[in-house]
This record gives sequence, structure tokens and C-alpha cells, in this order.
Amino acid sequence: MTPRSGQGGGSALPEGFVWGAATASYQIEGAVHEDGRVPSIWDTFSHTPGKTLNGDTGDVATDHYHRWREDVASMAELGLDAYRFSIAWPRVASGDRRGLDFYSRLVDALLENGIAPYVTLYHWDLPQELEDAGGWPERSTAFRFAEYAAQVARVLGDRVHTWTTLNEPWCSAFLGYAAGVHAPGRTDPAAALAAAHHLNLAHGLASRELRAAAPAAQHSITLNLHHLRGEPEAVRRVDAVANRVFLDPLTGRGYPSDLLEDTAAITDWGFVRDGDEKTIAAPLDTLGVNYYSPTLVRIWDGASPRDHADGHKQGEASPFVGCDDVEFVEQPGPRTAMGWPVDATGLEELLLRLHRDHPGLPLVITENGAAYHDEPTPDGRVHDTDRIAYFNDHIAAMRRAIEDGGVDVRGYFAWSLLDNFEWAYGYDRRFGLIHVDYATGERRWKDSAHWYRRAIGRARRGELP
Ligand code: IFM
Repeated sequence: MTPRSGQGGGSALPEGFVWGAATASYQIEGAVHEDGRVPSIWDTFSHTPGKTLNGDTGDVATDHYHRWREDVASMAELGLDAYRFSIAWPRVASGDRRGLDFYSRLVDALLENGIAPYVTLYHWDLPQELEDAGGWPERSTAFRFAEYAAQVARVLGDRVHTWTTLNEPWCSAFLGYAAGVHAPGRTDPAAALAAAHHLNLAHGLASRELRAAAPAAQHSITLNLHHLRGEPEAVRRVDAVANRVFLDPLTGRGYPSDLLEDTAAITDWGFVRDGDEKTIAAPLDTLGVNYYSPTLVRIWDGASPRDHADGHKQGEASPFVGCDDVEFVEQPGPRTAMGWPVDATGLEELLLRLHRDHPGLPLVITENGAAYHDEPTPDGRVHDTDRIAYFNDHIAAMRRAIEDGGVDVRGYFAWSLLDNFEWAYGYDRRFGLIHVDYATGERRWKDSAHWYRRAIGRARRGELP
């Protein structure tokens, strides 16, 4: 299946370049009690008082489970080549066929509209029963994931263009099990490192199943790579536990020795068994890259007041395990509603770094976008000029990496198609191209959606955004 755009035609973008938008199951679907869906760790976490802003939950979210036809129509109108969405493991774990039927209908509707389905199998909604059995720190979870992957692939098989095993395993492992700010809310650094390994293993085991069931498809994983700047020793430490803990084993290099040394006081890594690293290094057709902003770090002198630009406060559990002496430094300049610095040069530098360190590995930008507190104005429109500027600058940065740096980037997915449940921030932070009125479910194109449609059209004609 070949996505329809990127005809070349004078454009510097490669032939077949894919323009898309992305979402994730728990963030948009709602319908948490329908068609046999079992509870996930995010149901439990969001229903626990104090865990999400305003006590928001994904119970209804954008009601995409019922409004998906309308959402596919918007994607077609936007002119998307591809739609990246995730499958809710809790809809499949139930054994109720209606869960997979939903995705099957969605995939068919996408294909009817010429939109290539990019499926992510895990975007953080672990069935609660698996967390009760130990969760990601427990080895058996990786094997359950591979079984689930095989089950989905049997039904959706080669209708899917790209299979992505995991979305941002760093968040699953370190926000979920070390910092405790994401489900399941544990604060145990040793468990987080075990979780990281079992997520890597889950990817490797599932990749085997997926490639066997869908040999014609593309196979991938998406990482939220931290683009780090600052003092070399601080950069090295964070790079090890945020980037190379995934990148190195996935690309056949095994776990980096400096990571094992930095974390030796936390764990002896005894959970890595013979053969695991070989399993993890399953061939990748593309690497999914999610980028939002750069991170500035330095070694803390232990005396001056400490910067906490990563969001966690003194005395709270940090997701950056083994980096106790690293300080996350505030950066000047504009920020999004998440408080994240707006700096497109970080994307260009990150792409160049990946190209240098992993030559021959094609990249897809599977998420990029910005949250703002958008609301309709009296003219009935949503004038999200900051978001348009963000997209424009980041797409330009990607183009520089491709044109000047020779980086093999095959696609760009805006995060997100719709406003949605932004995890611990609930519905307060809006990332969508399309505004959602959460009281009614009504969708309204923001100016950025109109802009993105025109930008895709221009790119197709070789004029370029
Ligand atoms: O909303 C999230 C998404 O689920 C994963 N990547 C980052 C986005 C913005 O925080």
C-alpha cells in the first residue's frame, strides 16, 4: 500500500513522503465500559483522587469510539496520507471480538479514503489485570504483549501500513514506575529500569510475531528522544537513561556500559537474560521520533538553589534515575501551555544526531506539536496562530535536516488530530488541530487545521510549507 502524496514534482521532500496526524486510544476513545473493554491502568490512575488535573478521566474523552466516522471524514478533508492511532489493549484483552471489530472498521474506512493506517499497539493503556500481576517490571508482561500483538495482527494483518509496537517506552517505564506521575504511579527506580528492559523485550518479541503475520508491512517503534544540551557529563548521564537505554539495544548495540555503571547502585540488571538483547534487536524498517522541545542540563553543585525545569520538585521522585546530580535548567524564550520551550532547532539537531549515530535507519516524525489554551472567539473560529508558527518552524527544521543534512525522514505526523485527554493534565492542555467542546463533543477546525490542509496541498505540488 503506497500512501498517496509526496509526488516529488520539484519538492525537496522525498518521493512518497507522508503527511499525517496522530492520536492515542485512551486519549480520545472514551466508551471505557463498552464492548467488553476491561479496565486499564489509566482508568485506575485517573480515578484515583489527586492524580490528574481537576480529576479528569478518559471515560468519555472525545467520544471517538462513537464519532470515528466524523473524525475519518475530517482526516480525508485535511488531505492526510496517513493516520497514526493506537489500539487499546484492554479492548483486545477482554477476548470480546467487538473490540477488534471497531479497529477493523476504522482501518477499512481509512483505506476507503486513501489514508494509510499506522497502528501503535501500546500507547500506555496496560490492562489493569497485568499491572496487578506485576506490570512492566515483571518479565511475563513482555510475553503477554507479544501474544496480544499476534492476536491483533491476525485480524488487521496487511491492511496496516506501519506497525509500531510501543509509543514512548521511556514514559511507560520512568514516568509510570520511577516518578509516579503517570499510571500506574509507582516510585521505584529499580522497577523502572526493569520495566524499561521488559518494554524493550516486548518490542522484540512482538516484532517477530508482527513480521511473520504482516511481512509486507513496515515495522517500527516510536521513542520520545530527549534532545539534550549543556554540560557534556550531564548530557551523557541523561542521554544514557533517556535515549540510549532504548536506542542502543534496539539497534543491536546492547545496553550501554555507562548506563549500567550509572545505575549500579539501583540494580544489577539481573533481569537481562542471555539472548534478550538479540531479541530486542529485531530489524526496524523505520524509527518513530517524537519531538516537542530540547532539554538543558548541567551537573548540580549541590549548594545553589536547584533548577527543576523537568517539572519534578526537590524531594519528589525523578524519572531520570541515576541522575541525582543532574540539574534541569530553565531555558529562555517562548513556551507552550505545557511550559515546554519552543525551539525548532532542537528537532533539526536531533535528526542529524540520529542520522550520524544510526546511519541507514529511516526516520518518521511520529509526533510533533504544541499545546495552547485554545477557545473559540466570537467569530466562531479558533485562531491558534502560535500553533501554526510552531508547526511551520518545525517542518522547516525537518526540511533543513533532509535537504542540508541528508537525513532520511519519511513522514511527519502532527500531534494531535483532536484536542484530547493530556494524561496527568487532563483536558486543560489542548494539542489538537481540531477543537473539541468536551461538554457536547462538537468538533471545530482550528486555524491550524486549515493551515495544515493547505500546507499538505502545497507540499504535494512541490511548493512547500
Ligand atoms: O499527549 C502526549 C502523547 O500521548 C505522547 N507524546 C507526547 C504527547 C504530548 O504530551
